[in-house]
Amino acid sequence: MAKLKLTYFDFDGGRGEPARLALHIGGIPFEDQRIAGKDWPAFRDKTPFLAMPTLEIDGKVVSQSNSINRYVGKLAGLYPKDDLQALLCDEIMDAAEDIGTRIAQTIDMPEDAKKKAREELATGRITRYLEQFQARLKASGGEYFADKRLTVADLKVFMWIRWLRAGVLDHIPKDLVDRVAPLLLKHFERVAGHPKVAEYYTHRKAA
Ligand SMILES: N[C@@H](CCC(=O)N[C@@H](CS)C(=O)NCC(=O)O)C(=O)O
Repeated sequence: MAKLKLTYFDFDGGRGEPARLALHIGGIPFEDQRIAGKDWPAFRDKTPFLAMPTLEIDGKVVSQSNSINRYVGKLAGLYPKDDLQALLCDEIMDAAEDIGTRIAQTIDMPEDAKKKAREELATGRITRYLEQFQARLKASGGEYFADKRLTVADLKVFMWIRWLRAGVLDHIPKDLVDRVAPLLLKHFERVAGHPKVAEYYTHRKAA
């Protein structure tokens, strides 16, 4: 099996976390390289496109979170083999990436601009994405986004929902998901309760 090194920031979330989770769920050995924020400026230039996550496969470094998610999803048995189900999985991951990027763009804004941008996002695009994710989930049977089983799309949305509900995003009500998309809340709890996901976070807390 190829030697894998996944590199991302040293927190349990964000763009690198679905791949960490997928590798753990699949029991795929990998080096989990975590970069502290203070070390990032010096490390940035070592990444191909000046960003993380990256995945090193037998010495070859690739980037782009969803490309990595697809690759590790295939290794871990968490990516559909059927082309249509794979498309549904990809659509969700790319949509989650789009909305996550819009929220991330507000992080370094001055307070007034941040408040305005986040309030607009909360009532506008975030609500819209929650409704659409919920509709997609329903159309796929209500439990998982594709293939009627856990895939990397579920892990990507799980991380986004966790971020929205954590209360760390000022001006975005932390009960927005619960109010707008109860099925997504159930989905969040389903993924959190997956034995391997629960085991992973128990282990991380103890680390
Ligand atoms: N399209 C890229 C975006 C990667 C990205 O922007 N990563 C952020 C962390 S989540 C980053 O490296 N930020 C540090 C910086 O831009 O200096 C992907 O999906 O992986």
